[in-house]
Formats: sequence, structure tokens, C-alpha cells
Amino acid sequence: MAKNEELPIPIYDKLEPVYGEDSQFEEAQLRFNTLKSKFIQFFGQTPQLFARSPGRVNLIGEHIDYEGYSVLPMAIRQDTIIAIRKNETGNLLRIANVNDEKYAMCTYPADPNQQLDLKNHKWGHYFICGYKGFYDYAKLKGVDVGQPVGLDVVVDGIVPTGSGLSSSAAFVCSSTIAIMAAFDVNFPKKEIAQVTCDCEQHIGTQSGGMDQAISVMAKTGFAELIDFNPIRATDVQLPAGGTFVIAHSLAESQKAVTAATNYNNRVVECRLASIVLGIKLGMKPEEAISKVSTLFDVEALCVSFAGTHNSSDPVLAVKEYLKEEPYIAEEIEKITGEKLTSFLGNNAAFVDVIKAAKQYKLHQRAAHVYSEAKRVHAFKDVVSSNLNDEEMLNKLGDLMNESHYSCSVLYECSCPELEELVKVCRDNGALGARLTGAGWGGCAVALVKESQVPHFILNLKQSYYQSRIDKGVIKKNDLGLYVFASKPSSGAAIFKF
Ligand code: NG1
Ligand code: MG
Repeated sequence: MAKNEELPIPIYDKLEPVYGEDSQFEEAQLRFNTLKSKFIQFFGQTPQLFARSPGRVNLIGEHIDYEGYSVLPMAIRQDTIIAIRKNETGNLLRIANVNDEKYAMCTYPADPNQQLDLKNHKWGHYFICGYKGFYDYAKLKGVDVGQPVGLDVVVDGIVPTGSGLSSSAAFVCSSTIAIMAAFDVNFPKKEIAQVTCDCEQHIGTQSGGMDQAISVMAKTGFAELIDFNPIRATDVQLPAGGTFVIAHSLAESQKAVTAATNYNNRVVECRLASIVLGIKLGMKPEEAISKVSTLFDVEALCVSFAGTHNSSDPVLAVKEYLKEEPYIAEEIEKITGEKLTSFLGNNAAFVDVIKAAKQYKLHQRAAHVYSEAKRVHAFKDVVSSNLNDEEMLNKLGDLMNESHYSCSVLYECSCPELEELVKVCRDNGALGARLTGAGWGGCAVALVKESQVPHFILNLKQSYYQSRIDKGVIKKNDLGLYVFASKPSSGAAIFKF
């Protein structure tokens, strides 16, 4: 049997294979009906087909995918669904939303070579990422998809935005898959995972490939260990008796807007840390600059240094060769013998980072990445060990707590609301709790004994959300959108009915 990642995106003629469980099915039916009638209302025709792709919660492995390290997320039930139709006589991409009060229709030219205006962020930009990705990929594969034509599209997304649950990847992946299906092509999942990962970067974040990989390759009932270069997914069966509860801090993290000081800043810090480590460990500066781009690239050097101290821990090299005090640009330039703008300058996102950054915390960022990468494998090892379920759950909780500490203290991607929420989770009996996704706002994920989940959620409502309801930050009736238990859900799909 072909491996899951080698298979194309499944095409269904009914909703049940994806939404077949309990109340989910009815909700899905309602959403698809609304999507279809909105489509007719906007464009006067029925859609040609639908595509869906889910959000995800990352269980462990934060801010290491873009450094080449494996991560361990699971898909959640919340997804983005898209209705699409080719408009052969048109030359516009018309992108509408079922929630047209919040998201007004966006139009773009039907031109795969258009550049996105990143200074003017529009919600439709994510669709264009998928559009550009589709054409780039078709070209790469030598598939003739003809002259560009118009596309009419309606979107319905229920992954909360700015929450670290990857609403962006759900949108980009469902867009790319809808466009592929509209042009009657389908590629293996692992290839679509790579295309969507590359094309989401058009939005301006130099992100890794975790979100798209899990959104495309997820399987009901499993978390996945995602490896990169090349992208692969390995099923991870979670121990019985534990449930992951997702809780929103209510601080919205607008990653596309804060990229230069937050997300891309960390990508640059990791790049600089890896180059400096490479040089300190014996590479010529020109060689390090041209060959090293991730901490993964210099791990072997770090490990061999550690070996001289009877250890295999790359963090030892970090401790030896990267000072704890932040570096200023001039200090790094002295080591590399080249201006930052000269070796990072061909990437517009990096130029923005250099302009905004006053200093670079190379030691802390590298220590986070190497230690977090280890925790991912420890998590996987616990799950496949012969410990009993309870022992496993306790160990997984500990790893999640350690991961949060590292994100918070070394990577500094937490925020006061997330700190409070994680503490509230632990105080209320979570076996472990951590921020999930990029951070700086968004959600926490807590591992809770299954039998305690209802009580746990109730306590969270009391101790975290009630005061925010009183202040009018959220409505009481919306609480279910902000705190919920989640099971591992299925990945992307196409529907033709
Ligand atoms: P979120 O913020 O959940 O979209 C981002 C990146 C991931 C990964 C995590 C941090 C995008 C599309 N995704 O996730 O690749 O780096 O942060 O682990 O930017
Ligand atoms: Mg995202």
C-alpha cells in the first residue's frame, strides 16, 4: 500500500468521510449549504467544487521547523472550506467570504506573477499565496494549465485567527488545493505540503513547513511527527486517558503585521547564531556564510565539539561559543567579516528585521532550538515506550512544561496573558501546559486527564475568562470558541457533489 504522504488529496462525493462524527456532521452540512448559497448570491452560479484544510495545534516543537527540526502537531476539527469556480471569460480573481461584513470581497488580477502589496495587508492575500504556488508548481512539474483565467471563490474559515492554530495555513492549503482541483490536477500530499509551505512565505513570514504539512497530511486519530527536507509524516498514537485542551489567551498575535520584530526576527537570530557557531567551530567565514542557513546545518559540528567533553549535547557548544549577553550588529560583523546587509540583504523580510533590531540574542535562541528539538524526540520516545498510560501522560506533561519554559525564557515568544493562562491551567490540574504556535499571543495547549476535562474547562472559565467577559472582551456565548478539548482530526480533502 502506498504511504499516506505519497497519496493524492482524497476526493469525496459526500461529507461523511471527513465530518462523519457526532454533531460535527450537522455543523458541516450547514456550512457547506451556506457556502453554496453565498456563492450563488455573489456569482450567480453554483461552485464547481469545494476544498477543505484544517488548522492544527502544535503539541511540542516550537520555532524549530524553520531550523530544519522535526515537530509534533495534530490537526484540529476547525477548518477552512472554499468553494471555487473557473470563470473562463474573466480576468479577475474574485475572493468573497461568507462573513462578508468582516471580510469584504477582494479582487486581484488573474496574474500568477503579481507581487503582493505587503504594506497593505488584505485577507485575500492568503489566497494569492496559494494561487502563485499553484502556478509555480505546475511550471516546475511541466504541467500545462493553459492561460490564466478568472476564478470565483467563497471562503468560510472557522479556525480562530491570530491564535497560533494556523488559520493561515488552513486558508493557504485549502486555496491551493481548490485551485489545483479546479484545474483538474492533483499531486501527492507531500508535494502539496512543500508547495504550500513555500508559497505561504509570499505573505512575508519566513515560516517553516509544519502547519501546511499537518494540514495536508493529517489522519484522524493520530498526531504526526513531521520531519523536513524532505517532508515526511509519521503517525503518533497518543496514550489513552489524556485529552488536549486548547485555550485562547485572547491576546491576538498578528504575525503578518509584527513579522519584523517577532517571527522573522527570530529566524534571523537563528541564522546568525548558526553562522557564528560554524565559524567558531572551524569554518571559514565565507564558507559559513554561503553554506550555513540553519542551526541544523551546524549541529554535527556542535555535537563533535561536545564529544570532546564526553557529551553529545549541542548546547555545550552554544555555552562555549555564544556569549549570553546580546550581540550588536558590529560584533557579529567582526566575526563574519561581512556586513549583515550584505549577506542577508537579498531577502526583503530580513532587511526589515535588520532595520528594526537593536541586538541579537544568539545564545538564548540557539539553546532553545537545540533543546526543543530534543524534547520532540523525547515526546515521541515516551509515546512509543512501554510505560503505562498514566506514566506516559505525566512525562508528556513534564516535556510540555519544559517546552513552555524554553519558549518563554529563552525564545521570548510568550506574553503576559499566555503566562497567566498557562499558570491557570497548571493550577487547575493540567499535567502540562504550554503556548502553542508562534506565540506573542494566541493559544495555550494543556494536557488534561480525560475524566477531568469538563471540570477543568469550567475552572478555566471561572479563573481566566469570567473577568474578561465582565470587561466585554468576549461574549459569554462565544466561550466555546475560545476553550475546547480537541481530538486529532483529518487532513485536507476535496469535495465534488
Ligand atoms: P502559527 O503562528 O501557528 O501560524 C508559526 C509558523 C510555523 C512555526 C510556528 C512556531 C507560519 C505559517 N507558521 O505558526 O511554521 O514556525 O509559528 O513553531 O508562519
Ligand atoms: Mg499561521
